[in-house]
Amino acid sequence: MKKIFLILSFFCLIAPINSQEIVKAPEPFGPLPTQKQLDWHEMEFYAFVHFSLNTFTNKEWGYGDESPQLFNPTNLDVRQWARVVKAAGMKGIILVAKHHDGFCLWPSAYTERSVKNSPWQNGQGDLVKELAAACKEYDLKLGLYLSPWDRNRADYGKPEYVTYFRNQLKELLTNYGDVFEMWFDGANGGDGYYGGANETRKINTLEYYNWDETYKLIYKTAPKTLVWGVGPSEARWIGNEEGRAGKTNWSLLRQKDELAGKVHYTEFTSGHEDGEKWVPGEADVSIRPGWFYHSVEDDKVRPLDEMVDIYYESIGRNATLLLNLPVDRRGLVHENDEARLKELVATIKEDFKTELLAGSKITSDNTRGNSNEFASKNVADGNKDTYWSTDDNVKKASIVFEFDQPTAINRILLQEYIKLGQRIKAFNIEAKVDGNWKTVANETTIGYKRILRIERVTASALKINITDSKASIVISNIQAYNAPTFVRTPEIQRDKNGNVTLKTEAENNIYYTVDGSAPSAKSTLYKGVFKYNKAVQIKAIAINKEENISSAVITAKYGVSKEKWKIVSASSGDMKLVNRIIDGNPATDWGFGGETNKLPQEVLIDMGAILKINGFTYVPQQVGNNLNLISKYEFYTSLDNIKWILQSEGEFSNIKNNPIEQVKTFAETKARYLRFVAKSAEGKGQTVSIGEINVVEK
Ligand code: FUL
Repeated sequence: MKKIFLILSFFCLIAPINSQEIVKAPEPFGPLPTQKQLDWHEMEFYAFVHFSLNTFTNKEWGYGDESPQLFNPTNLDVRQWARVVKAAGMKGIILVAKHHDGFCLWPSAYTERSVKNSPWQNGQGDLVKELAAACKEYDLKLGLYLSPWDRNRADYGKPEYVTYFRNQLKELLTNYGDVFEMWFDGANGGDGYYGGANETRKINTLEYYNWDETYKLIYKTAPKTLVWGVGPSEARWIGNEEGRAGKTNWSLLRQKDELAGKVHYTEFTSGHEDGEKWVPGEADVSIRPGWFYHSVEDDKVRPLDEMVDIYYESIGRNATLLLNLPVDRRGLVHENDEARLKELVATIKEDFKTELLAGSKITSDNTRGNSNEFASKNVADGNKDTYWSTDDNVKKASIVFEFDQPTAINRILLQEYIKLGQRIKAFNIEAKVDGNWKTVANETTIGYKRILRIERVTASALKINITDSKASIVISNIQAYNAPTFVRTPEIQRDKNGNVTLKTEAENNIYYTVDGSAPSAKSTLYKGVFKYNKAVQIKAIAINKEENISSAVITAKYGVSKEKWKIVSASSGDMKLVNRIIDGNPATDWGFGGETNKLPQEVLIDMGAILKINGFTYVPQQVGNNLNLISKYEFYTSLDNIKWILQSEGEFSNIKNNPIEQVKTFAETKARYLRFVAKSAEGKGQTVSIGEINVVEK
């Protein structure tokens, strides 16, 4: 008895000392985020504002010769922006202080091309200053975009311009308080006004700006500022302007390779598993097709479905979401954009209403040193600084959550403790349904945050199996939710002859209207393809039959159908396939030009009747890797195919990064024949393609 007592007291004495000695926290692994980057990850969601001369000239890229006099908002209210942004739960606003046309929203001491020469506030205004004050008032962080490319400056391409650029950087980083992010766009060099030279200037982005020096200047002036984009940046573009990160998304990048021009931008979508630096992804996207406001897009605000997908494919895939609100000519966030944002926020709030794992029984098959400090329960304690961790070299482990009763789940959220690096390479999730384990997800990376949308399962337990990791597992947070059933809006398609097809999932019914009224369960039930070849606005909803839940309304606006349209001629290309550009289906495309038929090339269309039109659209090729995009165009109309009037000419700005339908409007005119000239291609090739040509009818 005495002996046993002695042994027991020996263990009592030694055990605590032992665990303190042995159970050390895991060593950091690989490249690590700085505190600045950690704070930035936690911002998750912030706004972009594109508002400048382009807002008043209806352009996406100004050429550089537009007069500052055109900048004249009637009702500018930056506090309205801040209110909308704050209400959406976003944490900051990045303002485009200078876009590619060189116009500055602050009265820069280094140029006359700024608000000081505009009628706004009689030239006394400073938009950056006003926004900085509004951000402070609404507890938002301020970020700024300063375009390296300047299509106005005569000295662009010379060393003098780089000095000018740095002087402006200093102004922005010293006069307006803290700037959380500095945004340097990648579009650099090309044609422009350049002080009247009207020419093309190519620069080598990697060398011209001497980014190393520019970054030194930034860090000296504003150490708290995180730098995004070109140069040795601290955060990267996600590789598209659709706001979507890769399912696999490393916060690491081989930046040395990138700075040597060896990384293609499509690699940004997933980062590099073997990257030597922490350069996390930021997903940028506009709430409308364009970055700047165009009234013609008032009814093209991205549908709720798309916004919800964007949320899950950016923030839910280890990226931050930078959502653009194109402020309108009044100087306000447009009502339609605000309404959509509210719908998005309401949907996300509902999705994450009740957390389900915190009350479950949590166990794991490995716990670092069997220590309480690293126990599995830490993933559900609501504390971001505690975590579940495994022993060194244990790169495979499972964590199980057992419920008191079967629980419905369709969202799972996971977070690594990234202070110690991004480690996990692969994991899967099983749900115990009716006593059997069933795999519900098979995934790769986690990072700062990963959210999975899975089919709803009613499970008595949930098991997360980490199947591959670079080092021991370190997870700070795991949550599960049961989001309400989300019914997606139906798809509407109308072909050349006016045949309308509506599509939805099998479990839904579709109801629609053709008179502009809001559809409901009392509207016409869609039973199959119907013909409508007149101008029409089709509105439709899908309703889940079982739960009686409705989707948002989708609206499609059409002019008279293309039934009578014919291609009269094309200067090159396969004439057998040319009808693809007027078949009502943007996914089918047709190409022309090429080495033997160098640009310009043209196509001539007969609409079969005289129509009143005030614009046209060019839908670029949508499918494939090499999109053969047209960069410069001319568009003519005619009543008789003899006398032609040039209605519009210019560039499809930003088409490379954002290959969306390009809308060009002009004064209303009567026309029967259309002539579309492709003058030049984006990139080096001579082949260009067209998905669809449409006209805009009032
Ligand atoms: C692009 C720019 O060229 C666009 O105009 C826009 O500013 C977008 C956010 O970045 O590359």
